Amino acid sequence: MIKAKPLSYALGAELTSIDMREALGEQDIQLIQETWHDQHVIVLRNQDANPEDILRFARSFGSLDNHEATPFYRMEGYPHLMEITTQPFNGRPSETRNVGRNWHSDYSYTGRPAAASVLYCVKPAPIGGDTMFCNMVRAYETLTDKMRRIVDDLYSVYDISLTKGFYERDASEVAETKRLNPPIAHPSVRVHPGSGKKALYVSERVSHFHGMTSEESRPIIDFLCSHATKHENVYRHQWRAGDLVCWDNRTTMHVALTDFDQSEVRHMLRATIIGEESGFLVG
Ligand SMILES: O=C(O)CCC(=O)C(=O)O
Ligand SMILES: [Fe+2]
Repeated sequence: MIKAKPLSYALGAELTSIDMREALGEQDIQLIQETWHDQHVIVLRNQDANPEDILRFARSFGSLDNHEATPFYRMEGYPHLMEITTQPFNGRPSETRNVGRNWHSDYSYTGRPAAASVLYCVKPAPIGGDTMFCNMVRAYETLTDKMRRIVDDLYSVYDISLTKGFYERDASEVAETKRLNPPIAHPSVRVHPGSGKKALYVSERVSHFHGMTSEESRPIIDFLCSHATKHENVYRHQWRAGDLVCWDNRTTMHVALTDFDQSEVRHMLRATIIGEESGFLVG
């Protein structure tokens, strides 16, 4: 019997009695989904999963992205898995050593932002290298009525080049990634298709609001990001080998912290569940 234990005040639940090496039953999938809708981040500990197990688990919750928007970071032989590592891979220095270094929601710079992400820890950093998550439903609900009415009408323009450390990557890959992902506007407030909850959809990768200048937008973006990431709205995950963390990208943001020795191994595998089509290109 699967049990859920809350992990912080604002979001996150640990689920026990799941073995990723086995296929999930219908009832289990439903229970996990309910916890997911309620808590936005779910954590499984002490797993002994291989790439096939991660893919099978993730596919129980939707279709997987083959990561065409960032095609250079796919695991050899597994296009539905992204390898996030400090170590060389596919015979080259890692281009994913600095993934996720500012608050964001995955694939928000695409026309099909990720519904959810499933991240498996093969090897954690020896010390540090935690990931933090914040609750964007709560961020929306704790705004004043007036501010909610303002953000209800906004469209966030997402720009992949605002990904922290983006220009430290290989120059030709940077150019190709920008070509594949031109700036795109999404509603700044989205309704979750499963739970019906409204969530704020802004991040540190938003350049401005559509129809507004960057000078006008910047103070509002900064306010919303700092409001959303207040301590009481955050769960901080300290990784152990065999952890699986699944987050809903429609109701959370996350950031991968840099407080570890990046010459040491930190190795993760990520599957990404495709979300609904959304947004319009702003040119
Ligand atoms: O490495 C991490 O902890 C998370 C990186 C990230 O942003 C992601 O996998 O989407
Ligand atoms: Fe991410």
